[in-house]
Amino acid sequence: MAYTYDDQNIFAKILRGEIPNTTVLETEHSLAFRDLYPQAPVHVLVIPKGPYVSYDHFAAHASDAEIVDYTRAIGEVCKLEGITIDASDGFRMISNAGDHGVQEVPHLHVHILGGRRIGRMVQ
Ligand code: D5M
Repeated sequence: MAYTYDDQNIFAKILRGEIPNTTVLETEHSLAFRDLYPQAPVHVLVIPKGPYVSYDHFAAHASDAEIVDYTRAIGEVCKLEGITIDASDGFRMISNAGDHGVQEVPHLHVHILGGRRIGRMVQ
């Protein structure tokens, strides 16, 4: 599958302010907001503002500034939510990509899950 970005995806609409979100953090190149269907006490999605479908797309095409901003935004969300491993019991990061990754929304997002023991991945 080519890196074809669909600008009608729901996270593109969030970035354009067309639908609401519960923002946790906004930086120059990234936005973090609460997942609508939380799977844990902390469930935050972190997205780059640029039009990237998946992490591999982002890693290949984003600028260094975007990559640094996004990486630091993920760390900052963990800190804001009190789930860093120096302050608490840790978290899980997941980023689904494409059909085999069972990605529902085709705009790169990292799920940050914490606040309970998540359990092992079995499939
Ligand atoms: O996960 C996509 C995630 O996006 C899934 O956990 C639900 C969440 N979602 C869907 N719509 C919204 C809105 N409007 N706000 C917040 N969260 C939302 P995936 O990794 O693509 O399967």
